[in-house]
Amino acid sequence: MGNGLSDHHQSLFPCLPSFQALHIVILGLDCAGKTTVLYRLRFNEFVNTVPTRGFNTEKIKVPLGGGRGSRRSASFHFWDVGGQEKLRPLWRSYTRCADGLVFVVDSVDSERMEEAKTELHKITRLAENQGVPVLVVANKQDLRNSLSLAQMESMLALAELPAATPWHLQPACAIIGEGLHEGLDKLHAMIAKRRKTLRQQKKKR
Ligand code: G3D
Ligand code: MG
Repeated sequence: MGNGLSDHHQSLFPCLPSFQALHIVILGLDCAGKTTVLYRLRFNEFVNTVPTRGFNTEKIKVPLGGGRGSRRSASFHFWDVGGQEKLRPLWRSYTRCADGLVFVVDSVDSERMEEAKTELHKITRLAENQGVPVLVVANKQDLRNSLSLAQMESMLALAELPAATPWHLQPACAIIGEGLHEGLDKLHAMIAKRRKTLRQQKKKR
């Protein structure tokens, strides 16, 4: 699901080589599973987490188009930022130069879905994040009472995200890693599409 489109990097460093790692910020409420996502990608296994007080960061080469065994890959520089309420004002300093955002949502936590929606809309409305692609990860889909994708799309009001914000909603289970590579593949495609559009716009000027 998605509406499918930094280049802050591109505008600051027009000669940025294509192998440069993409700057990706992982956001979401506390306990959504952000750190589990990061370490699942990094170590290819489940790592027990503790609440993140500052941030965790990892550079990871991710296979594209078909997951493991695929010949195409991209380097992602992930920033996993603490999601507790008192830490959320810091998100902005991490997203300033982001090529893409990963917004992790706990699919079981229907009580805090409104809060997740508010934070997602707040961060995507910031002037500096206009047009930055967002991968919304509907995490913990392994749990029996997880909400469906359609329910999450509606509760998070994804259709009301800024028109310029490309997004994709990806079901996932970070514990076993299901859906993560597929989601990052979509995020990579949205970033590539946006870069191409920005390049074409620049040429026309
Ligand atoms: P955060 O970094 O967003 O705050 P964490 O969240 O990665 O620390 O994860 C919070 C809790 O959710 C952890 O459990 C973690 O194991 C669990 N979790 C993460 N992803 C999944 C998932 O896909 N399915 C299920 N069932 N649980 C998940 P604890 O027990 O350590 O609090
Ligand atoms: Mg964490």
